[in-house]
Amino acid sequence: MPTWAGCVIRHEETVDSTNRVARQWAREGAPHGAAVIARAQTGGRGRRGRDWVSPAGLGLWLSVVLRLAESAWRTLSFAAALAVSDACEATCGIAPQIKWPNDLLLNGRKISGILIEMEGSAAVLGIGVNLRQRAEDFPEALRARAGSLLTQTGADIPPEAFLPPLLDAIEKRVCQEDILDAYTARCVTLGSAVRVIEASGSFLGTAQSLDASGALIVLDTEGILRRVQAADVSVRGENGF
Ligand code: BT5
Repeated sequence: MPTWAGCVIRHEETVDSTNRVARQWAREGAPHGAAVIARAQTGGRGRRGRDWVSPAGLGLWLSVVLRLAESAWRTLSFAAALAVSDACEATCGIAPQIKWPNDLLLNGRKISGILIEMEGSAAVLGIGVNLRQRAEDFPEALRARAGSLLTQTGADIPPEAFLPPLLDAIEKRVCQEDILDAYTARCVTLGSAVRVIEASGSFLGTAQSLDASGALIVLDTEGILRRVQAADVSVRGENGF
């Protein structure tokens, strides 16, 4: 049983974004571990203004307020990705691969996304996990790249059954000392040919390793090692990613 993750949980029917609600709650003094869950989101957020499709009852749409030492922020997205992977393994026996920094893939399809936002001195960890969608439940544009635990493993896990193992795993992973090693073992990006898309342009290379700050070290096609921090990285050959 977790001691702080999910210490107080707000269950909502429909909100625009659980991250927005959790950030407001953080401003009003929500404790470390306070969580917001919605059955549906009408304006689920991805990174950089992208959308996250969050239909009612078909996935877990969760945000957790974290009040951590600043030193823990750096690896938080890795801890979160591992936590989701652990919870999938606990509920349906298969651990998804992680695409740097924190997309979760099963058979090359994205089944989960993570969005971390800062609110003053708190971090809000937003996690979306596709659980019960069938292929036809995804919008046409996502159908070839998105999946759920149901479509990829056949396991039909309701959100309320996925939540306890996820909260357990969040608590364990957020405090884990050797998190970069654990992450490296499950990260499909490392060793793969990648395409890196940065604000300034894109390039091809091979992902070599992570540095101590969690940045991706990529050997580009001209033989130059480049440090990639804020970018979209596609693993070539992985179903369009
Ligand atoms: C993410 O962004 O993957 C972060 C998603 C975080 C969602 C959670 S749900 C609870 C909390 N509250 C929020 O408002 N957000 C968080 P990004 O890497 O930018 O990926 C977004 C892209 O994934 C979109 O542009 C689509 O291409 C694709 N996408 C959207 N919805 C999807 C879904 N349900 N399953 C798979 N892919 C999806």
